Amino acid sequence: MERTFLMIKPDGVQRNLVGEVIKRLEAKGFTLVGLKMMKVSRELAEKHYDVHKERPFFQGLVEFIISAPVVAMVWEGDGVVASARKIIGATNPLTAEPGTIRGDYGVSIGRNLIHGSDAIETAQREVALWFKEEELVSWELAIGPWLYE
Ligand code: D4T
Repeated sequence: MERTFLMIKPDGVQRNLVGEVIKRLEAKGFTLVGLKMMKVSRELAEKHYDVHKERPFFQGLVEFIISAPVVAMVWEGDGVVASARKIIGATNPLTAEPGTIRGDYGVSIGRNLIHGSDAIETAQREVALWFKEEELVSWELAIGPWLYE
């Protein structure tokens, strides 16, 4: 089953949006298989955002991610990588559609509340970077037949 990595950033945690984010993904029908609150090390933040290391916003982004706790999660379900990106909305909250997390709760690109893997390969890399295998729980939703044909 497909998995994705989502991280509620320090602003999402500080704004008490952890429950709101989890509620939206649960209600959609995805399955939570990994969850931890943590203070991120500089090393992990730099590895996670390695693709952006030449960009002007890189240092600020790393400083922000390590500034306060985040909630790291792995979610599972058919098509979860692309679908979670849609639930999250566009990178800039001002252009993100209403109904998306960023569209409903954000106003600034540097405070866009949540990260979501952008492709299946990225998701595999990020899940392995943030979680040990034994931290992930494989389980079956009892309502599975009511979600999937
Ligand atoms: P993430 O990776 O956090 O899910 O965001 P996106 O996938 O939607 O967007 P991204 O990788 O292009 O940007 C990563 C992260 O950097 C912040 N950012 C981005 C910023 O502070 N200033 C900027 O100009 C850009 C482009 C926001 C998200």
